[in-house]
Amino acid sequence: MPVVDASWETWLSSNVARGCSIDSMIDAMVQAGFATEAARAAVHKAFGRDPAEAAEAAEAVEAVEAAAPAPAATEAALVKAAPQTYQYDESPVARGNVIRAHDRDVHVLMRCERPQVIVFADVLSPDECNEMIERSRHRLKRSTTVNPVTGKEDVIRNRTSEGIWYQRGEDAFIEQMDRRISSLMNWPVENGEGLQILHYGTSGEYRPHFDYFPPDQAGSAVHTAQGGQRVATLVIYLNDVADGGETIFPEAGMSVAAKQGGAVYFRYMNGQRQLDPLTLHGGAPVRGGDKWIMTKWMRERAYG
Ligand code: PD2
Ligand code: ZN
Repeated sequence: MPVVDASWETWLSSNVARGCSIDSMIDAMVQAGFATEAARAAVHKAFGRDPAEAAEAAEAVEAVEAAAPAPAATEAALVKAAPQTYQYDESPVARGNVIRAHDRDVHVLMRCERPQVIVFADVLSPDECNEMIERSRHRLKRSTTVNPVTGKEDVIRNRTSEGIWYQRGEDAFIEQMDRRISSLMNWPVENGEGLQILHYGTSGEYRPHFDYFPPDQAGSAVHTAQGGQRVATLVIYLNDVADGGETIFPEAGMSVAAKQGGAVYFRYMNGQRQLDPLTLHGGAPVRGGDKWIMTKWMRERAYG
């Protein structure tokens, strides 16, 4: 049976810092061969609870659980529970080459399992893309990024674009887009942030970043207070970009070209609330022409 040595202490404290749930951590330790009461006590201690309280909690659990022997510590279980190892559980997006998304058939061009990325064609028709651009063109404001310390929105150099937000369901057309995207992502429409339109001129870019709010940064709490963590993104390309402007995934060595009506989906939070660092991504510099995108971010819970 394993013991809570220095590497487990590190695992415990880093998972607390990353915002993992108590139950998911206990499950991971039990899978790695710890007895349930030992796992409970260690996790409660890591969350800063009084050890006596933790011991009481462990006793209470013992009383209700059948006295089943703890599973043997297999190598596979240890690997599974290893610190920072993101578990790729099943994506919510439907299987198949064509997905019926609310009112439209959407074609799958490419799927990647690690990180979970899917490239689609025809999420929007050319007319719908042009309508979104024309609605937005005169209402753009310089884009911001989240300050990791304060959680406030800052205009900074690594995001050279202008944007506008639409409230969820703000009119019939936006509601149709929200519903189609929710159906494609297979995630509740209520969990979605409002659609964001972004415009990059020539040389505009968005340097590599995570769309999730890093749990170890103080400013993230401001954003996760409502709706919880972001779980997945859909970036839809509203025009063909003459040169450059790909969505890049530098850790995965992958890039997606901007093609009108197409989209890239990526998922970074699994069912255990782990976050996938391989989803680091950015918008490469636009080398010719301009670039318009529409973005949907989905949260763990209802948003707004
Ligand atoms: O413009 C893009 O391709 C892009 C890439 C990555 C946009 C975003 N992220 C974003 O708005 O988060
Ligand atoms: Zn992004």
